Amino acid sequence: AGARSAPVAVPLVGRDDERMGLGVEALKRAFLDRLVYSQARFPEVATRRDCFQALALAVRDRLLQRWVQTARTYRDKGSRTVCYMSAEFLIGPQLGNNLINLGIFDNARQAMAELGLDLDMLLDQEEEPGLGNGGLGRLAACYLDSLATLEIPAIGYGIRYEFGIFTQAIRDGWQAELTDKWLRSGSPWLIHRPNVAFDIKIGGHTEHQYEASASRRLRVQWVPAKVVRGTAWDMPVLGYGVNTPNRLRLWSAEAPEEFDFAAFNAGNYYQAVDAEVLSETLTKVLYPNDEMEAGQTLRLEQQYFFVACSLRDMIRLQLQREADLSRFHEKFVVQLNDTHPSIAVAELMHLLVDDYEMLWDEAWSITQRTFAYTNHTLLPEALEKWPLRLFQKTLPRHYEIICEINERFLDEVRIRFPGDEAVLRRMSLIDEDGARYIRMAHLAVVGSFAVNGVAALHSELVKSDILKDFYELWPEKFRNKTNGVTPRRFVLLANPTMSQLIDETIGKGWVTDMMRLRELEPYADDPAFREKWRGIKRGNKEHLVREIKRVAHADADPASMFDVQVKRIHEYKRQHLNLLHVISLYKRLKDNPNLVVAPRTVIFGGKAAPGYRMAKLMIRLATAVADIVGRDPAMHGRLQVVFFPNYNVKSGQSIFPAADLSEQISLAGKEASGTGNMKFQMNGALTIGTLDGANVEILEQVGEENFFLFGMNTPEVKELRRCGYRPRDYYEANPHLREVIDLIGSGFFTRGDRDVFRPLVDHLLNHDEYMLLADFQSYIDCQEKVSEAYIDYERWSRMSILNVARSGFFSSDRAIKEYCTDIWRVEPVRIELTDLSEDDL
Ligand code: GLS
Repeated sequence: AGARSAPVAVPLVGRDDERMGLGVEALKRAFLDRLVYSQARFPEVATRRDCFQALALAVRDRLLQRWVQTARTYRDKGSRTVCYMSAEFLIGPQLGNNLINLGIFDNARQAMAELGLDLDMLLDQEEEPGLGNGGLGRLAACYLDSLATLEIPAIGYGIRYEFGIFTQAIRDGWQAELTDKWLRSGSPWLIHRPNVAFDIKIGGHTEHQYEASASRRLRVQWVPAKVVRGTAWDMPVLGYGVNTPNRLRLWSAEAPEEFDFAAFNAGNYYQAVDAEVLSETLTKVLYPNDEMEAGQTLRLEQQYFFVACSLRDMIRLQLQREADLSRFHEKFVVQLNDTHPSIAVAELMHLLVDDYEMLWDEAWSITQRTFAYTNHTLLPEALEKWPLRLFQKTLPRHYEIICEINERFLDEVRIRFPGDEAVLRRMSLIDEDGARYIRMAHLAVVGSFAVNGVAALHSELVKSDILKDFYELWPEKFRNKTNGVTPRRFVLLANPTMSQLIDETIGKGWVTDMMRLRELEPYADDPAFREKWRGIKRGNKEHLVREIKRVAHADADPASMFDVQVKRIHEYKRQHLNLLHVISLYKRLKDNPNLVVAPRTVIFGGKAAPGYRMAKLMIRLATAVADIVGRDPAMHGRLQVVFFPNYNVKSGQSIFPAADLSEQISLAGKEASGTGNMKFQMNGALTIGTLDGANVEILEQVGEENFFLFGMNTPEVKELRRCGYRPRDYYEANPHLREVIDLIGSGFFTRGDRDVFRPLVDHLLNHDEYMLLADFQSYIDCQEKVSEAYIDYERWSRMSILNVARSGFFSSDRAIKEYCTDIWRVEPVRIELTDLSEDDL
């Protein structure tokens, strides 16, 4: 990566950088100290990795100094704390972001340069912590950034996977998965707390006994099959321009004792060592499925393990300050990021009732006032449910507790809907139809005081479709919290040149007050400003072109329109609809070489779940089309297709700023929100999209004239489905569509092999669950409008500027403020930093 100019905004104006250890001289000294005292290297022999490590540790020192003061302040004030529980935190590389949030990006660059080192090269050394699959995990990371920036006391609780999301390679056009060894050389950001440890039971059975005392209370003993010890690993998450680093606490599993000495002494060495191997497996690897339930025991164990550790940690903190747990819900509010941590509802009951001997009703009242649940999906197959037998075997005590919760809950339902057996069956926490399952979403709703969707449309569909009965029972629980993304990482860090122009134009305040971007609107009509705007986009595209060359070994023309779809590969997201357009354009260009269209580079990126065959086939189609189009000299300067391998947080930071067109083309009613759509908009890409997820709100913000809308809306989709959708009718009625599909089926893209894409073509013609064929013509027509608009580059620039000016609503700061007032009822706590003198450093 070539040197790009540094992000500008320095938050702590007027501060004495050197005195605070943040100046160029202080950073040089700290770097050299860390090189010697932590890496045991002298500069002449230090590797790039040593240098990265030394700089990261020097930065970490500055974080920890603030962290200690933050922890002390929270303790002294007894602050109400948000616990964000999530099986995924897709935090991405930390160094650049920490430099931004400390306001020392420029100083660090200069300090390194004075030592003969290039900051970009150092930033490049960092292994990306891929502790998540996609949008859901990245949302959790954006929310931690905003929580800290807004100075809200918060803890993120999750899992320290040893292997994060796999690294994607493309071999012969197919996705290949490589293990992600992000901890290979350790992470400078993780601090192990071996003394914060809990023993977590798994499996076994329960024993019920009445107490001998007069009360004759029923006592339940859980006798586990195994015990796994969880220890805490903490990562500081610093807010932007403030002194608040919050804590991301990730749990790692290990065997409670290195050996089971009893087994060892009995001569069974292998069994003894096995226990260790088995328990470490628990947090070994992230399940690489987004929006698809795997249903394996190990996954349930992971979920239970991290939730059990987290709740014990919170109880420990509460008991440090108060004698009992009766006010637990006043000290903590827990946000459940989807159903993955929803076993927490049963676990808190287990802890309060079994371990702390609280009466059921009091425990239930505390539980229901502690949890709030965010639903993130509209796909039925992504709603978690556990086979009852598997669940009972893994968590015998929780099974009993869930049955008890369910009985009491169904009593309530009976009173509300007398005589309605169907509603009881639909709402039960246990699905009794056929094979029996525990419905985790129902557990989450019943155990929470608030339930929210992640975009306006999605929240309406939650109420009208997926949780309809619950909405009728408890309308007051339901709300909307439209997602947001952090402008620190996705604008300031990713797009320094645009950020600088915005700073120069409207001042620096926008980074924490994104609605101020509206002040850019008048400049959309200023030709000089538009020209600068285009120059910046061009620079970002040239940067991406170099990346494409490096990772995809392809050439891309920065003068062409960069038409980008990056996200997980899934049928409902319809990357194959995009490909149908590419093939359509290819065909039209072949048939009519004089066709006037904007030259395009269509860029795809995204991982497919390893077991998801159709998604993998979609990748294969993208690489096959890229190959054929790339070899065709007639396409030169007119059309190009690139599959960008291993799309992740880091490459996203190069991709969003370079995009002209953002593809958000899911079938209406399927994408809960989307967050990539927001990242593109903030970086000046225009959206082509359906009325789905947060696209609806993007359209509302930017106005119809600045958005390319196509396709059916949700009611139309429902209606078509109700009438019996027959994709083949569309194929037969539309000759151009037929041509496109037939070309795929003909083996044209696969050297004559007609078998490769047969499953895909058959599926489209006979099922087409996501209705590509129904939306095809509308999409093609809309793409034509995109092309016309792009050719009129003054108009395009104007639209691009207005998109950025109207993106403020999608800052995660706005989203978090809404959560704080409407759900969490928490207040900011200011952290004062007592100056460190030079001697302290
Ligand atoms: C997801 C949804 O699919 C996205 O639409 C949404 O933006 C994201 C965050 O709310 O959550 N749900 C999911 O299981 N994976 C996602 O990315």
